[in-house]
Amino acid sequence: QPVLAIDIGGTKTMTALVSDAEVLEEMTVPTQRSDGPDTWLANAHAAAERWHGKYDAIGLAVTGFIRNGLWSAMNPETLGIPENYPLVDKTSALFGVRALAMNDAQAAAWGEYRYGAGSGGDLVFLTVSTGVGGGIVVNGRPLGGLAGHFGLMQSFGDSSSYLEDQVSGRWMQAEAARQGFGAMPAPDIFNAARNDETWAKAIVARSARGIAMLCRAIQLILDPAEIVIGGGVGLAEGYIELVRDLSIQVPSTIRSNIVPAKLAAQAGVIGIADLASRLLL
Ligand code: ADP
Ligand code: BMX
Repeated sequence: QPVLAIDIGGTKTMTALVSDAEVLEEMTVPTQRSDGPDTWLANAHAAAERWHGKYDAIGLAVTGFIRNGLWSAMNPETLGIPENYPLVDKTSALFGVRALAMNDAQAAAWGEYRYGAGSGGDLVFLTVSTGVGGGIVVNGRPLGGLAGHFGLMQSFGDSSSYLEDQVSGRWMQAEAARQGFGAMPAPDIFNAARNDETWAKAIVARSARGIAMLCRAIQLILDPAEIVIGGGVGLAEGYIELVRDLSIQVPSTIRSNIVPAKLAAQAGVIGIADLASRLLL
């Protein structure tokens, strides 16, 4: 039985019909950042119109913090979600079926563990995207709550900001602007770096260094079998190689096994669809 999966990120929203870990059909639109959750849900509802009657459960994988079906921003710069928005109740009422919600990276960690780059051992997933998110699967269980919100750690060497504020796609764009290169989204910065522009290479390298340091800390805390990296920035050409190169400087005993997300941008919808079908159907 297919499940409707909705992945709301700081940049894009994917609505997908998922069956047996396979995306049958999907639609991705920009997240209208200034609109708010009622409109984001209404847009997903419109996108899912043609699948009406084909699903009996909904899984939501969303940027931000979920507790008891209530949704809040941790870093409102990633997405300005109001405090304790009743996401599960609003979704059930709008779509007329039961719903389950989880953080986007936590859901993606489960997707990768079950159907992606996981080897069966403990797994940590990192998304380098609008913000930096993370999810943890230990002993075959996906952790919820605050677990894995690595982007919200205090940044190394700068007590006043979050780790994601020196790593994420949002940071890369802001840093390029701060240095006087204009409003350049992350893909353009990567292109400039590939064209050997020093300033762009430095921005990409700083981001990758932050992730390499985070991988070292994660390895020492959880010793996962692999750290799976996804997200628009994380999966950009050359990024994971750079993180690996920087990790070479880590003593070999504590080096992480860093691999790209096999499900790519679909990790979140596949993970949350699997959880929703297990828990709701
Ligand atoms: P979301 O944060 O909504 O989950 P993404 O995972 O696509 O969405 O992450 C968005 C960030 O990734 C933005 O900063 C965007 O500029 C950047 N990005 C998306 N695609 C690429 C790409 N091909 N190369 C580099 N950066 C990218
Ligand atoms: C973080 C935080 C995390 C999220 C991560 C990646 C918010 C709104 N989000 O700032 O919960 O997992 O960003 O989110 O506080 P993404 O939209 O970049 O995928």
